[in-house]
Amino acid sequence: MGICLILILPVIVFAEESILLVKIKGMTCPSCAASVEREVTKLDGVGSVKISIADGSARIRVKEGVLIKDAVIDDAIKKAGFVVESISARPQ
Ligand SMILES: [Cu+2]
Repeated sequence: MGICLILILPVIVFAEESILLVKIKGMTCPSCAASVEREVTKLDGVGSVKISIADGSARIRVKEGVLIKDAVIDDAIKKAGFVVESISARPQ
């Protein structure tokens, strides 16, 4: 019974967050990825960020009940020195 609860709980919490998939132009190395990660992590409502240099993308986990505007993400990526190609919302 106790084990069951521990296993189920994280799944429920996850389902209420959302993921933004951001395509980014120009990232070529881990230091590019690190700059993007640093800027995006600073934003309010961001749970975590996963950067892929290979697809030129950032998967941003947005905390439950928070809406982050595209313009805010755009700004953060610009601060890191890159350009956003597209932003799309992904269901879990
Ligand atoms: Cu680089």
